[in-house]
Formats: sequence, C-alpha cells, structure tokens
Amino acid sequence: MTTEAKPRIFSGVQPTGNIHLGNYLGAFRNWVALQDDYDTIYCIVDLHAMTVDYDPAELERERIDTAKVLMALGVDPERSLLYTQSQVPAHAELAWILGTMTPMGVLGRMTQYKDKTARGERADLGLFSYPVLMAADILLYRANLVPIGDDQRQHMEMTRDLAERFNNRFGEVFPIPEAYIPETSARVMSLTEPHNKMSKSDEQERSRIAVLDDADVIRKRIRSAVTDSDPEVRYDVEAKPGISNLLEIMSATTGRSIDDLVAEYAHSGYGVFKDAVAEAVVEELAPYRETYRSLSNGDVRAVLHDGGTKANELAAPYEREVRKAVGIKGY
Ligand code: ATP
Ligand code: LTN
Repeated sequence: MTTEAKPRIFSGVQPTGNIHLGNYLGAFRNWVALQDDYDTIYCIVDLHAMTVDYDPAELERERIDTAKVLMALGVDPERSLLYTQSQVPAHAELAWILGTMTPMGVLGRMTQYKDKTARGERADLGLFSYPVLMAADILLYRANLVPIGDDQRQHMEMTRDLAERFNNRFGEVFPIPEAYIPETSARVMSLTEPHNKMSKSDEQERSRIAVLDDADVIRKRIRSAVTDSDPEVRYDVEAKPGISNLLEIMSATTGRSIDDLVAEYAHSGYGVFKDAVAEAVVEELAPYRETYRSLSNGDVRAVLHDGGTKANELAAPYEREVRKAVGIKGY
C-alpha cells in the first residue's frame, strides 16, 4: 500500500497575550480541525512579537501561555508540530535571503505596517520587514496551505509573489502556498468599535472576548456590545456593523446560517438576540477553560522543547536546498 504524503499546513501566532474570539474563529478553530487531513505545523512567532514594544521576561511567559491556550483549544502535539520560531535559526536566515528580493515599495504598501505606525509603533526595519519573516516561516517548510484570518490576506499575497520571484530566478524550490480563510468570522470586529477588528492590543478590554473568559464576563461583554438605535436585527455591515458582527459570531458558533438567524431574531429586540449570542459563545468556549486549567507549564515547556528539536531537523534539508540554489555556503 502506498501512502500519499498529506499536504502541508503552516501557521503562526504571536505570543502577545489576550487570545480572543477573533483569533479562535478566524484561525485557531481551523488549526484544530485540519490536523487529521494535513501535515500540520504551528509556530509561536516570538521573533515577530519583537517588532512592537515588549518586555523580555513577559515574552517567555507569553510563549508558554500561548502554547497552553492552543493546546487547550485542541492543538494536539501528537498530531501537529508545535514549536517556537526562535528555536529554529533557519527562519531568520531565510528571511534575510528573501529580503534581498523584496521591493521596498511592496513593503510600504502593507496595511498592517501602515496601521501600526499610524498607531505610534516605531517605524523600524523589523516592523517594516515583518511580512518577509512571515513569508520565510511559510516557505521554509514548503507549506501548501495557511489557515489565517482575513487581516493576513495581503501578507499571504506577498508570500506567494516572493515564492514565484524566487522560483523564477533560482529554480523551482517553493510550492506556491494558499491562504485558508473561513467564510464567516474571518474578521471578527471589536465589540466597542465595530468598524475595527477585534484585537489583542486594543486597550479597551471590553472590546474583546478572551477565549478563557468565564461565562459571566462573556455575557456582560456581549450585552454591552455597541449596536445602533434601529431595533431590527438584520445583516448590513455598513449600516449595522455591531449587529452584523454579532450575527457572524452567532453563525460561526452555532453553525446556523445568517439568514436563518435573521429569520428568527429580526423582530425579537436586541436584548433577546444578544442573550442568544452570549449563550452560543459561552457554550462554545466553556470546555476550553477546563482543559487549560488541567495543563501544567512544565508539560507545555516539554512540548515546545521537543517541537523545536523536530522543527530544526525538518528545516535543515530544506534550508540546504535554498542555500544551494542561491549560491551560499553550507550545503
Ligand atoms: P491582534 O491583531 O488581535 O492583536 P494579530 O492578528 O496581530 O493579533 P496573532 O495573534 O498572531 O496576531 O493572530 C493569530 C491569528 O488570528 C491570525 O491568523 C490572524 O489573522 C487571526 N486574527 C486576528 N484577529 C482576528 C479577528 N479579529 N478576526 C478573525 N481573525 C483574526
Ligand atoms: N503575521 C501573523 C502571524 C504569523 C503567521 C506566520 C501566520 C507570522 N508568521 C506564518 C501564518 C503563517 C499575524 O500577525 N497574525
């Protein structure tokens, strides 16, 4: 019997705390679901987290905690490779190589860079070249599919362009990876400013639901979510961004279509609708809190240690192939 190699998945998360419903519905739920049918590699991207202000001691704590949350959500180290980016020096090396073929103009057009600098982050080389390191993460392992939220779409396009540019110049080394973005809830919006995406870094805690929040906090946050004064529940992102966001959240957590939800709640009033959304989210997230509590930091550290060793072994021959193609030493 021949067993065909499964297509490979790679994705990353920054160890920057506050993992929220948007991260979960946009990306991590897919990370978990895809583990059986794909060869899955999931990475805690701590080198990326260094591109904004951070505290070195916090970074260590966040690395462990992010891995713990992922494991609580169902990322299974038996089926997926789970490790930390800084354990594998080949990521940074490949980023350098790809950087030599990345036009400055392309990086200057990245909306995440523009948003972050507009918010006051230092416009340094690390933040500017962030998408090149992301491309290196993906291409290093020759990934085929990348489960991410909608905000990473532009970075994925750039990754595909870089892979093509490299292949044209140095020979067919990289498969061209594709983004895997969910149809609903690819962009969960802030509960307080529904024109912005729900974000870890939003100073207003009320703007998000953390995946580990308890039931009362979840209910309170959804009840106080910003909506509008017209009492009809209907999907209209422009006119009713708050209600549309809640409809997406409820659709993603119950599996019911938005049309179906609108048919039921159109005239029920916002209070009744919000209670129903809150219960759907509570039900979805409750089991993860239990599992999170059952995991020890020591176990998580061991998983990451082991994952780092395996990732280095996996990366080495791939990186040698790149070195050979571009004509540098060490293959
Ligand atoms: P944030 O913007 O929330 O501070 P981030 O997007 O910078 O976080 P990560 O935590 O590394 O950084 O993102 C993990 C995954 O979650 C990515 O695939 C990202 O696309 C996805 N994601 C982030 N925010 C949302 C959102 N509001 N809705 C859907 N997916 C999201
Ligand atoms: N840029 C992503 C995190 C990230 C990533 C990756 C995602 C870094 N490397 C590789 C997918 C594949 C973010 O900000 N969410």
